[in-house]
Amino acid sequence: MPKDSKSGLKILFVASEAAPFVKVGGLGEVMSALPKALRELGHDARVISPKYGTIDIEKYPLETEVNNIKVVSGDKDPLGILISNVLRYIDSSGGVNYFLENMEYYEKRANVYGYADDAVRWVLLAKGTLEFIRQSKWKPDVIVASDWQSGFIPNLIHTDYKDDPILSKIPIVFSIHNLKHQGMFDPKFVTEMEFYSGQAPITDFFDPRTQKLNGMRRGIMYADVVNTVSPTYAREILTEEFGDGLDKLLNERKSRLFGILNGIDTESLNPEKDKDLAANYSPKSLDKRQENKIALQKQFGLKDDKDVFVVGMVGRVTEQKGFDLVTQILGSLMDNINFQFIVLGEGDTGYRLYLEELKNKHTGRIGTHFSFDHRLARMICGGADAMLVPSRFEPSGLVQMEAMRYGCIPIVRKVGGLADSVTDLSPEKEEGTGFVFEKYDPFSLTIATIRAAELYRNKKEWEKLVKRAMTEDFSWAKSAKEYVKLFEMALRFHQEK
Ligand code: NHF
Repeated sequence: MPKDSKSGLKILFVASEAAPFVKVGGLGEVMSALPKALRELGHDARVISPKYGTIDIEKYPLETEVNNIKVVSGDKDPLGILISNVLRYIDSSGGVNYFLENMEYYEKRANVYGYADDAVRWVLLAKGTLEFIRQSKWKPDVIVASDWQSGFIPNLIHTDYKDDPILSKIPIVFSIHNLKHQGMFDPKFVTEMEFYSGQAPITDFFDPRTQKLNGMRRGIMYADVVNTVSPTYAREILTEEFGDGLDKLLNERKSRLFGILNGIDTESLNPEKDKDLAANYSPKSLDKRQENKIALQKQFGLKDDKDVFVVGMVGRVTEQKGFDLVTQILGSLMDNINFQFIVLGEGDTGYRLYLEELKNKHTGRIGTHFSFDHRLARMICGGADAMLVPSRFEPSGLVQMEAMRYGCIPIVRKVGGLADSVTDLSPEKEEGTGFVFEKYDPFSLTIATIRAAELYRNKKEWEKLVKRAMTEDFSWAKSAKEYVKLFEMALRFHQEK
């Protein structure tokens, strides 16, 4: 049973990805940094995710935790049983990660996402995890399920397992990292799928309707507490504009909905120690950053120029990240301002082709790398002057915080976590950590970029801005304490039921 926080809570995170084992996006990153920060506060935070075939078992040797977990595929077919095992990895600081093993659904697949039976794979993760908890000696005081892939956990606990003496006692926090992804369909057409409103029982693994289950809706409906990754996004998703068809449900659950801004791992992201930088530096030795700019220009085939304004963009090359705006203005900015532009990240072919074309037109001024790479991301943060994040929506966003930590000034849209982490520059008041614009339109983005390029010409003012950005505290410690309060609240709500 739950303990008070002095003796530490036992917390189990369930997610489809967890760094450093498998990371596709920000969720994977959070699944490493947040449990670590909670452990540093004295809690026993563990993570369970699938044992994908791509996990490097040479680097992370796995041991068996529980063998032969039987997962029933559905009610109608009592013989449809899938066998899974749970493996464990304990890191050097004692942090425990669990992995649900299944040959057919995880081991044999090269990628984390993108299969026609993804929903089945996540229902298996939910059922396998719950069966594991029943058999394991270690029982969590609270479970944190993240995004649609683990939304089936709160659902099952409150339906199929509602009379289970162990599972029915465990409160569930459901964390929304991105509301847009709700299942294997476009949320725009969700009204066409009334049947899958979330009330119907979870269908058998082999029933085609399973592929239409809305894991996000179910997670929000059944969790004791729902949270998302920034206070502003928590408010935005209550509106039709950002609610992706779930705003009504979220409004019904408003008293249980909270927003906690993500943090970053300030230990591994440290310009004073980062081995992948050409030169290490601190706010006191900003001159050294120039060496990183030169190294970055070499890496991306740009013209050597320590004085030119360099702007980076790191993240998925998609509409969410604002690439439709960027591609509308980049050509004219290139013609009118002397700057260099670098893009890093995988994504949509249309944008990629456009950027490649422009790159050929402006030789030595545009650099691209269309797949994600940690080292290059940090090289951009450590060598570029500004980081563009003009997202259409942004639950939290991590790159703007990482950029600030490295003295790379964010140019962001005032939305979601970007609004909560970057303040607009006011040179008169000597305040602000970046350039913030409100409207999602090419004109507003152009103005913000020009403001940044203009200020860059004033070295003294620019340096003051860089120092302010670098000394902002985005470590997880603060957010982790807020998570503990959230867990305590979930425990109370669950007991009151
Ligand atoms: O930072 C991790 C990430 C967020 O804004 C990001 C997103 C997905 O879209 O919480 O999840």
